[in-house]
Amino acid sequence: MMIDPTVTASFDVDPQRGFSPLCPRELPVPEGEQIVSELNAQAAFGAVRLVSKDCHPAEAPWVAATPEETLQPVSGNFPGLDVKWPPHCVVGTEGNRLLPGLPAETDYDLVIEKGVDPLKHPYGACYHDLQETESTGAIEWLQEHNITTLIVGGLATDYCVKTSVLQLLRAGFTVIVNLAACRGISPDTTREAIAAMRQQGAVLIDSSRELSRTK
Ligand code: VGL
Repeated sequence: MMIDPTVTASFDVDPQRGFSPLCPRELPVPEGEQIVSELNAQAAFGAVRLVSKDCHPAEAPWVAATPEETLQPVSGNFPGLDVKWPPHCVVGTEGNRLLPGLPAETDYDLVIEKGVDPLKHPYGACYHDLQETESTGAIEWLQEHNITTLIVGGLATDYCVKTSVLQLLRAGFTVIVNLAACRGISPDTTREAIAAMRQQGAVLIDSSRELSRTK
């Protein structure tokens, strides 16, 4: 696939230690730490590089008290929350840090922090809320930079990558999902996520080797 780097951004979605076996007590996505070389490779095809991060508080109504509570619905009147998850990517902890081998955060062109509010647990990187009314600024920033095409990788394929990709497609971007730069939490939901992204118009590639630059 031909890429014009002047209108392309690469987007690293939640490539954090808390979603990898480096932090086994958080939300370890199998092989999550193995996406780094492909994220770095895809970045060569973009003029700018973005990263999103889950920046969670230690305590929130969505935090599962036991592993068995994971994926149980949050009880009570919390429109910003859906299901429970183990604590992960807590600000100031190892799990919040980017995977080893990625650039320093200061070397990205944009860092998007989400999930800060204990009453909100968004998945997509483009909105702070599940209802998608509160922009994180990612879409507007990309538009200001005249970006038309995104190359996306990150964690996890079946949650934050999927939701971010669907948001970017709805905003009108061409979205390339680099599967070698993604890993999912479970095989079934990952298969469904890939099908949904393709159905909504994403271009799925197996690795950055399928890309070449127009200039
Ligand atoms: C994610 C589940 C819960 C993700 C975040 O980054 O994909 N998944 N929180």
